[in-house]
Amino acid sequence: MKHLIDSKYVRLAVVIVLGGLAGFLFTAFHLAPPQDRSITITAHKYAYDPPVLQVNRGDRIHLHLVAQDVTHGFYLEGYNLEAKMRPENDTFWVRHPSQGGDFEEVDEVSFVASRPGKFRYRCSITCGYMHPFMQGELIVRPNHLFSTSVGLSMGLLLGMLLVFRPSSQGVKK
Ligand SMILES: [Cu+2]
Repeated sequence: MKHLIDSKYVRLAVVIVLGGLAGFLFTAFHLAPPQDRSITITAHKYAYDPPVLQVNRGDRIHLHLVAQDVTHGFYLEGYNLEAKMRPENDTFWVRHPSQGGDFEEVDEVSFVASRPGKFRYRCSITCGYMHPFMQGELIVRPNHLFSTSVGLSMGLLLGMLLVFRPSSQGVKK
């Protein structure tokens, strides 16, 4: 039993798991910490600029909405957010549809991208004949899977280096 626990394979497994855990914690909390992102979306007939937004899960989005030509709307799926913007206005109007409130004038709306996935945003105010095609996409990337796989690879590498390096042969206590 004792030589089983002492065997290099058990030590390898322990090192891989510890390395994997360390790698996971490192990538989860160091490489991709939640960020504050200031994002301006400009609406014009019949598109949003940028058309696609990519953020990481957990990021706090500070959104500023601008209309370039005529009054446009902005409805973001999945995040209960609706807005309307008028040209030549630094401010815009926001409401949270599921809470049934009125539009409120703001110069920024912020929210945490807590739900991973793809969420369409589209114009909610008829602005012309191509209005139904005016939409964009918010992509919220989950970074959990990435962190775990990087962590396990690091653990495997670390384990190989520590346990199978030539100099460790026969240096048992
Ligand atoms: Cu529109």
